[in-house]
Amino acid sequence: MKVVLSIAGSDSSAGAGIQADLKTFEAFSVFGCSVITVLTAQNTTGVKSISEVSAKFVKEQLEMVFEDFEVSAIKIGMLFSNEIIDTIREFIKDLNIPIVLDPVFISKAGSMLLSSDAILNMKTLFDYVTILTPNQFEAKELFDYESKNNISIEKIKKLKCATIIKNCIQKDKSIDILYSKEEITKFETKYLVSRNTHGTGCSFSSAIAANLALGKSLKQAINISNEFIYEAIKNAPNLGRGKGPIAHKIGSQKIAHKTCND
Ligand code: PXL
Repeated sequence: MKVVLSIAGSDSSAGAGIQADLKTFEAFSVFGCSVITVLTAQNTTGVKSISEVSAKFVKEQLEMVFEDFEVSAIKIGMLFSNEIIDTIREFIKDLNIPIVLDPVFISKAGSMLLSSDAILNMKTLFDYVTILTPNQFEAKELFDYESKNNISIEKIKKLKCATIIKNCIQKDKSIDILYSKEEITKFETKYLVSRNTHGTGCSFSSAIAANLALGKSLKQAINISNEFIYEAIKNAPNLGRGKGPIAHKIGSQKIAHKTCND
C-alpha cells in the first residue's frame, strides 16, 4: 500500500485540515500519515482559536514518519508560522517525491490560517514542490493573479512548480486553470450550488497527492480529484449550521468506474 503524508492543521469538526486529508487518503486506498502543524478549535461556522505546535515538534513528527515509512507523496496544508515553514523547507528540500502545496491563508468562514508575516516565507517552498493549488483569492494575494492579467500569468508560468488555480466560476461551470512552463490547461466541472463546501480545498489537494502516489499523471490526478470533489459535495451529509463537510468515501465510490483520463 502506498503511504501519503499530510502536513497540515487539525480541524476539530473534521471537515477540513488533517482530518479531511486522512479521509481523502482512505477514500483512494492509500495509507495516510499526518504531521500536525496547528490545532484549531472550529466547527462549520468558523474557527474559534488556534493553538500552534512548536517547530521542534513538527520536525520530530516528520522524522518519526520518514524513519519508518517509505512516503510516496506529500500534501502540505496549513503552515501558520515562519518557524514551521523553515522546518518544513529544510525537510523537503532534498526529497524526490511529488509534493502538493495548498497555500491556505484564510478559511471558507473567513479566519486567518497563516500569520501575515509568513506569506512571503511560504513562497520559499515553491521551488521544492510539484504543484500549488491556490483558489482565486490566494492566487490574487500571492501573484496578483487575475485571469486576464498577463504579467501575473507570466510570473506563475516561470515558477519551477506547476500551479492550478481553482474555482474560476463561469456561468454553471467551475473552471480550474493549470499553468506550467510548457502549457496552460483548463479543466471544467459542472458548478454545484451547495453550502457543503467545508474542506473542499484540503480534500482536492490531498486527492491530487494520493493519485500522484498511485502513479497517475498530473492531469489525470486533477481530473480524478475534480470528479471526486463534485460527487463528495453532491452526496454531502448536510451536517452543521455553517459550511457543511463533504462525503469523502461516497465521493470516491461514485467515481470508481470512471476513467478520468487526461
Ligand atoms: O480549508 C483550509 C483549511 C486548512 N486547514 C485547516 C482548516 C482549514 C479551513 O478551515 O481549518 C486546519
